[in-house]
Parts: sequence; structure tokens; C-alpha cells
Amino acid sequence: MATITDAKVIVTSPGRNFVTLKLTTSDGVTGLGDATLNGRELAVASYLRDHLVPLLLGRDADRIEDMWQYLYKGAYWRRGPVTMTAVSAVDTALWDIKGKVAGMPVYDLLGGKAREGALVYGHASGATVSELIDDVARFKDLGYRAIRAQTAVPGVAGTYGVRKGAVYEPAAAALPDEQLWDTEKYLDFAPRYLTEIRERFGFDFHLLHDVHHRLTPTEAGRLGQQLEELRLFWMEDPSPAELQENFRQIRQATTTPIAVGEVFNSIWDCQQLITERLIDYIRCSVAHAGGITHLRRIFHLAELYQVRTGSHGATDLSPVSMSAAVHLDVTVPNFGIQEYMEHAPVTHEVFRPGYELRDGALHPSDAPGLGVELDEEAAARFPYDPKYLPVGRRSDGSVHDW
Ligand code: GCO
Ligand code: MG
Repeated sequence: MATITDAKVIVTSPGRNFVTLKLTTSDGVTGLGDATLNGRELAVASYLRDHLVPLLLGRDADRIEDMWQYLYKGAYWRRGPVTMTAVSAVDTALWDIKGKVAGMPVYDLLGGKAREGALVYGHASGATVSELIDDVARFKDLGYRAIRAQTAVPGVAGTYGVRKGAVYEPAAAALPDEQLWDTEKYLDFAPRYLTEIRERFGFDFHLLHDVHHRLTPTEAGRLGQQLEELRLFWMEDPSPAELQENFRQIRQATTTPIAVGEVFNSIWDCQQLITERLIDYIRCSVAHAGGITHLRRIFHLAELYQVRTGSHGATDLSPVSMSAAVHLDVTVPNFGIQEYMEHAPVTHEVFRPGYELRDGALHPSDAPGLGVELDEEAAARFPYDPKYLPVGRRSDGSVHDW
């Protein structure tokens, strides 16, 4: 039996903040897990360092399911993004270790490949529609077969989802940036620019759009209806998902496929949405929904109800969780799509991801484990850099959903 002899929490900021857990076993095998929670990174680092590391040392590294149950049920205070991100990191690192010990890539441990690569969607954006159109063309030239499109709404300063520099990075300020939101202007503009994209590029690629939890179910149903003839791959996060009944109303109003789940952290958050078929795609991530062990359970539940997967993959998911996501994506029968926002080149000075983008799909590494590496010396060169996600306010000054 190999035991966990070291557990190190590495906080680094090559281009953006990441928290990584590195476990080492008595046999000298190491494993990595992503513990990044955008804008609340140090809370997870402390949860790990102060509360989980003492429990990990000396425990059997082989018993992944038992470890998961021990950390989830043992805490008594179950769920929540901080707890579940920490549990995810431990779980992912243990899968990495098991793969290395077995001499198998994680996708083989999970039952083997059901497909060669995971279809991904990239993020096209622009401050204006013409910039957005250029960006969609750029993604098509890069071989992407699925593209998410977002642009700033005229008269609404600082619309979310729009790239400012080379990479779209919503956690951009040392204190939360306050952005304006105007539902009427958005509802008027979004169908027009999405239509323009279909008119310009046709239907031979998947078009996606993220509403970022901004609408009431009535508004979302109306938007979905208006977008029907554009045949979106999905309309993402149309409404805040705390109230799962919202989705019944949206579903009844439109046949535009619905995706939700990036802010979920357990199977309980998606149970009703899946079992009542109120959504088409479940978008939880390895990093925030309990690691490979729990995400796989969510995906299997979804399979029973013909709900497909579409995991979150913004830049705040480190190359470690992206690697884990791709291993899982290629094995699950009900895979739908994987979000993929390329990290800034500087991120790769610290992380060497195993996956490769070819023909619009991510291909996992064939190396044992997850196939991702972290250079600790390089990580030390990039100290933590406090950054917050923005806050949305309506024109009357009140806070809107973000
Ligand atoms: C997406 C997202 C992200 C989130 C970000 C929050 O669909 O990729 O909505 O851009 O806003 O991951 O940390
Ligand atoms: Mg989103």
C-alpha cells in the first residue's frame, strides 16, 4: 500500500491565479489536482492547507472513492464551492497517481476511449459586431468546428464575455470592476448580431451563446424562441440556476437547447434539471464539482436522461483540470462538447498540459496519469496577484445577476 507522504499547495499566477495541489506517495509518485476558485483562490488554499492536508498524510493513496466519501461526508458541512474545489483537487491528484502507478493514461482507467478527441468550442468576441465577425473568422481558420459568440451591447459599458486583450479574462481587477447591465438593450441586440453571424458564415459550424445567468425565465424563453431558426448548439445559463423550476418555463417556451452548470458543485445541484429533462447539456467541471469521481457520476446520471455533457473550460480552469476534463470527455458515451479557452502563453511556463488541439478537438495525452506537469521553480516566479470577478449593476444602481 502506498500512503500519501506529502501534500503541497502551490499558488502561482502565470498570467492569472491558479491553486494546485501536489500529492506525493511513499513510492515517490506524484499527482496534481486543480484547486482554483476564481476570485476566492486563497480560501481553497487555506481549506486544503489548514484542514485537508493533515487528514491526507499517511492515508492510502489507492482508495480514491473512499477518500472522496471521507472528505465529503466526513466534513459534515457538505458541498459549497470552496469545499468541493478542495475535494476535487485531492480526487484529481489521486487519479493522476493511480494512472502513473498503473502505467496507463487516466482515460484507460476510466474504461478506455469512446472517441478519439473531445470536440471543443472556442470563444469569439469583439467590442463591436465587425470585430466579432473577424474573430469568428479567425476561429474558423484555426479549425474550430464550434464557436461561442459574444459582443458588447451598444450603450452598455463593459459587457461580460468580451475579450479586452489577447485573452478574455473576466477576473481583471484588484477590486471588483462594476459593470453596467441592461436587459432590454441586450434582448434587442443579441438576436440581431447572432443572426448576422449565421448570415455571414452559414450553418456548417456550431454556434453557441452564453447569457451568463442574466434573464428571468420569461425573458429567456422569449430569447430562445427568437433564436430558434439560428439553430444554436446551446443557449448557456439563460437564468440564475438556484431556482431550478425556472428551467421548466424556459423549456416549455423554446426548442433552443439549454446548457447550465458551471457554478454547480455537486450532483444535487443538477439532479432535478437532469431527471426532469429541463436542460440538454450539463456543464459542471472537474475542478468545481468534486473531481473525476463525482463528475463522472453526474455524467452517468445525465446519460440516463439523454442529457449530454459540455464541461466548463474557461481560463480559470488550469491546464491540470483541463487535462482531467479531456480524459473524462473521451470516455463518456453522452459527451457533447468541451469548452476550451486557450491559456496565455505565459501560463505554459509553469504548466505543461498533455492535451493537444487538432481539427477542432482536444486529444488527451497518452502518458500515464493525466500527462500534465507543473514546474515548481517557474511557479515561484509568479506570486499571487489578487483579482476579482466583476459585479453587474442595472442603470438604477442595483445589483444584477452575474
Ligand atoms: C464561461 C464563463 C466564464 C466564467 C468564468 C468565471 O462560460 O466560460 O461563463 O467566463 O465567467 O469562468 O470564473
Ligand atoms: Mg458561462
